[in-house]
Amino acid sequence: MRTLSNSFFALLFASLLMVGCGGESADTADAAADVTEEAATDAIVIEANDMLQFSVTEFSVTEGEEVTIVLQNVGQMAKEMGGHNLVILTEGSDLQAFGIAAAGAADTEYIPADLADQVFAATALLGPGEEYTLTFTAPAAGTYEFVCSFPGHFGTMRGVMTVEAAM
Ligand SMILES: [Cu+2]
Repeated sequence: MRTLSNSFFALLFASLLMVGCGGESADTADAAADVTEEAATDAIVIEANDMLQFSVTEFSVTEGEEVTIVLQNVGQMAKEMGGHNLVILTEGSDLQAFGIAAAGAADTEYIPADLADQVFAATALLGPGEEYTLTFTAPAAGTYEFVCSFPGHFGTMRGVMTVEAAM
């Protein structure tokens, strides 16, 4: 009887210890998750898919701020058939005209050389599963359109970056 109860308590103690350790490592995992979350909120993650959609079509940044955009191609379509990029145009650029001109610029990943002055920043053209991190300093306050310049994509793959004036 005595032996039985001793081992019972030993077991109980052991499980309490395990619970204790489990709790501690869960806390550590939480802390790690917080750090990852914080780092992730600094970057603007935009997915591009086979339905010709960007997961984010508007975002705001502050003039002079360091901006990180991570473009992820979550589609399956081969790059030559339906790759994606993200091109931020300078303020006042004609998105429609840019999209049309871009279709003829396969050699330069659909960034037309003669309209380079209308490109504020651009990612590379991405195939399925690829991602690209674009970093830049937010330009003067204003409204900047962005687009995927792969032929035929600019109709739906477009959005607006709003740059707010610094306080
Ligand atoms: Cu696209």
